[in-house]
Amino acid sequence: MNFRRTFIVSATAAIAAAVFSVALPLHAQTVLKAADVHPPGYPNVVAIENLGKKLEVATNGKYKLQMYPAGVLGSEKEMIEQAQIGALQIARISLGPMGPVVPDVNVFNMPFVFRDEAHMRAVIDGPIGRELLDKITASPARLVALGWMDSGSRSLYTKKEIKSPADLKGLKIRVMGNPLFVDTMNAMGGNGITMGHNDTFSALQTGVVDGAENNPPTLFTANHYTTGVKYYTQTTHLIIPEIFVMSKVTWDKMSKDEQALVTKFSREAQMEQRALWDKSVDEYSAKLKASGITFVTVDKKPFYDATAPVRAKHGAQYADLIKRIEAVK
Ligand code: BDP
Repeated sequence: MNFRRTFIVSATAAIAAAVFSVALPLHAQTVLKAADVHPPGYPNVVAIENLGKKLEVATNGKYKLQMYPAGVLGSEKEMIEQAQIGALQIARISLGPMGPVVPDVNVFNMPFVFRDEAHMRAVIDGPIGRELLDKITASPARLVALGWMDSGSRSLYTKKEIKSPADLKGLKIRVMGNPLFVDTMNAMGGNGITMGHNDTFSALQTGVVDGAENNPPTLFTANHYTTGVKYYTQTTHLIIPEIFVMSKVTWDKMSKDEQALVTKFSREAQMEQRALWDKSVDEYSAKLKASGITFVTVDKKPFYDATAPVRAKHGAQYADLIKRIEAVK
């Protein structure tokens, strides 16, 4: 081997070594796919990304989280299905579409089950919140419930002003995929139409539905406010927390120590999201108002009364639990 060839061979080896030492961590890396229907920067997306960063550091790069935001992996129903078979590792979803999969969670999906958002937080942070997460994990759904997130209150947005249930007559209102929400919207006076979050924008725009219901950050970030809706009527009929779940396939492959890290960082994500959430509600409410959306204060009692049959029908099986929820201060 002449000098020139020796030089080229060893230089190539050195470059290869340098490249591989950068590209390859000490051990094989496992990518955790996480999904959310919300866009980058939304509080839930940020909190899950930060959970992933902490896990990556704590496991010396063994795990790396890859976020798929803005519904690129499909609707929440599809995300749940992907997590169940292990095609998705972390799904951040509303508790709404979890109801048909784990019926026990529907107790939180009932209209006016919480007095206000502070009451909801006290419940999810306490023993009842823990019990419900454990019920999801123990169910046959093949999901491990990691934590809760805040989603504020859901209120109606429409082109026409709504002052009472009578004003909803004949209006098609998009609701999340769960028969409980169809019953709720019908009881409130409208016609509940289910569809995924990502289909709602065009449904509003083309007039397939006359309105929808959600919190201010979603009304803004999903651009629903640009479809001609004018009034945001503060019914606050649903105060539904969100959850994030891990595929049981993934969870079972982790060591006990790794599971403990995920549990710890999940609790931190729950608290981090909450702080980000409060800021985003203020920020997006202001942006909506500046964009010409009128926030309407409405007497909630007629809506509460109208939905009593829904609580009677769907809540009978949770009567004891509902008493415990009511007792939480
Ligand atoms: C938002 C929730 C999101 C739901 C969406 C919906 O954050 O998880 O998918 O509502 O209405 O508030 O579908």
